Amino acid sequence: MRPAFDPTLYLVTDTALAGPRGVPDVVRAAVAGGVTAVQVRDKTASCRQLYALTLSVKEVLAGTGVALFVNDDVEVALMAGADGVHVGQDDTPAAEVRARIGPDRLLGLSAGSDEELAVALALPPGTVDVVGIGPVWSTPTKPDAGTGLGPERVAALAAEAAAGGLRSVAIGGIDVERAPLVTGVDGICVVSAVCAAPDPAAAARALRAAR
Ligand code: TZP
Ligand code: MG
Repeated sequence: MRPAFDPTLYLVTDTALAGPRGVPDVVRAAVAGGVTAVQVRDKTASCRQLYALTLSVKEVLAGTGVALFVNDDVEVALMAGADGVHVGQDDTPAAEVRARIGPDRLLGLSAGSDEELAVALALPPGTVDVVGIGPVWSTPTKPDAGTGLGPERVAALAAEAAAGGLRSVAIGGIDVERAPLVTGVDGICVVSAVCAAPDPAAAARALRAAR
């Protein structure tokens, strides 16, 4: 069976921003503060490092009911026994990822435009579980994500996704001040607002309270 997944507050990890505290400890605190889903993302890690990091985060999440995704790397996700994978539209095509992960894991797909959302909506039902819409605002965390769509555009894309049976999370530049401006989605996704926070538990609590 496909794991349960609550997209309300979705944390994407950043090893550099977590700093000496380490990603697993930041995740532990973030979950205590109310994070409901976690994606391990580290573009600089080798497969082996990403695998080790995923296993450490999986240990932290054991028994919490918080779903664990791995960014991009299907093999690492499978080897580590993660709940799911998240891919962008320049990565392995979603249909291929679904074939590789089988029916019992979650699949997230990025959608930053009408065209990209159309790709997600054209896939057979059950291929994709959640679309990541963004960036809502441009963000130093991912400079190449480009200009922000703005919250109105994001809400429109989220409505289209929902009409097609897809859940959505918004990503990019979301912090505690901006969180209330993001509407129409099933959840918000943050990197720096939690990973760079001096107190990740308090940051997660504040984000939950802001919505
Ligand atoms: N994809 C689109 S924007 C982004 C990703 C991974 C980074 C979001 O980071 P932050 O720090 O929450 O703005
Ligand atoms: Mg990717």
